[in-house]
Amino acid sequence: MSYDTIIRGGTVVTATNTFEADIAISGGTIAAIGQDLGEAREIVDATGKLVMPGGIDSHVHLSQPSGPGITMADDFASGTRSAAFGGNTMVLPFAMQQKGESLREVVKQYHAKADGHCYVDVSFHLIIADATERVLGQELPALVNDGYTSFKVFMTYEGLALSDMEMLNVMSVARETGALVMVHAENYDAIRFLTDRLERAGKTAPKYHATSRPIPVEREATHRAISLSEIIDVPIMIVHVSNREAMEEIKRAQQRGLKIYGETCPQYLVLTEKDLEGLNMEGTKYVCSPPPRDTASQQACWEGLVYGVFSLFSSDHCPFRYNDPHGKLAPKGKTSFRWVPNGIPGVETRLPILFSEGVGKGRITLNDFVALSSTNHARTYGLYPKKGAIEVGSDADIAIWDPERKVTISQSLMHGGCDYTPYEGIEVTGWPVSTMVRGKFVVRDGELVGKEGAGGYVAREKSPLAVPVGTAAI
Ligand code: DUC
Ligand code: ZN
Ligand code: ZN
Repeated sequence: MSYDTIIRGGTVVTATNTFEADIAISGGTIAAIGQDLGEAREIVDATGKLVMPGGIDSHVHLSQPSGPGITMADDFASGTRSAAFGGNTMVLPFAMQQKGESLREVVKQYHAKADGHCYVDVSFHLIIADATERVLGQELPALVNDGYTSFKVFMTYEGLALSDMEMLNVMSVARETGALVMVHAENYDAIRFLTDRLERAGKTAPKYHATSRPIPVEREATHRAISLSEIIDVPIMIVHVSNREAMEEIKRAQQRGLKIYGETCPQYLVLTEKDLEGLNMEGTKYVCSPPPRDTASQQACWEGLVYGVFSLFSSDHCPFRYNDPHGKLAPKGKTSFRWVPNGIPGVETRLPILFSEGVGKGRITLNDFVALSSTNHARTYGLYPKKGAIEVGSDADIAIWDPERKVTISQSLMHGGCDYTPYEGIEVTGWPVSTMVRGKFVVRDGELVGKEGAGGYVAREKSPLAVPVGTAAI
């Protein structure tokens, strides 16, 4: 029997095991795992390398409308190219509804932006901004059936924030349809109140972005989201958690037996509020929400990862160019932090940071790394075991890592559309050298070999995590 490809001589790492084995691939899926697998059209030598499931970044933003005069730095081509160089084989961006829009139309628009342009596989979460009767009663149930099985709701932002009533209505549809709700937990009124006060006091520099969204803003909304989910008895994922107090709200809920899941991101492990103090407008490079906090919060986020409070480690890649009037240096942003485009790039640096700071520094195991970077994302969002696994029958979505390679993160090494990285100068050990999607290399030994359009759209099953506890009174 001859296979298409055999990856030979590497150390295979999964979410549960580490072992020496070769991997045979045929027709884009894994056909055999073991020793002496026989012939193949191509033999890939992985001696001295780690062979892992490709990263799945389940929280990225690409080509999203971001307000008048503002343009996101990545479209689906540049964002997924950057993802591939960062060791990812799949990303899950958002299809974002704006007020008045039909969700079905929004999904069509995002397909038009993505289809034929991706280097790695993609699937969409929905963002619900307008929880109308039509959306709740017709569009959402039909879209869940069609494989759009997760949606994000915001508790803050003009035009996006849902009231508690609207959150309950969306959660109720999620419960009925078996979808997973992702929650951006920050208190909208508190942010508006603080922002108004800061502006009246002339405190408009980028660093006041962090002052306008202190930890209680996030803790309160996290607590409220958990309470709303408990009332409906629907599992939720609290995304981009930044600090101990929010983490402990989630931990307490989990200890009470609620199905509350958590995600954190690199910015909460290696950046702090101090980064927003950069002179002139340099601080805008770190404006994201929730904002980076302090070293104690970093420690809390590590604890959340180590002890399983957070099952996902995502980038929240949301890139805006720095030196650009359509990005961080937009004219209005210079008048107040309120108008600085909110988000930072990170899809290419997520995994090296977790590998180096986590595995390299002994905080997590290699298997934890695979779980947090890939397998848990696949399980959470209805993709497992097609994705996120090195198993016979799974898609051959594979990242090959050099665990010894030392790299100083620098914008000059990045492959996306942004013009800066907030992680400039961070030294890491361990780097993804090759990325293969469904058996075909996209990046090989650091070179782009895949074609735009090689990545495809993947409809998802319902999340096995989105099953009610069985306690709701309604
Ligand atoms: N939330 C995100 O998830 N990403 C970017 C900005 C935001 O508020
Ligand atoms: Zn968010
Ligand atoms: Zn996000």
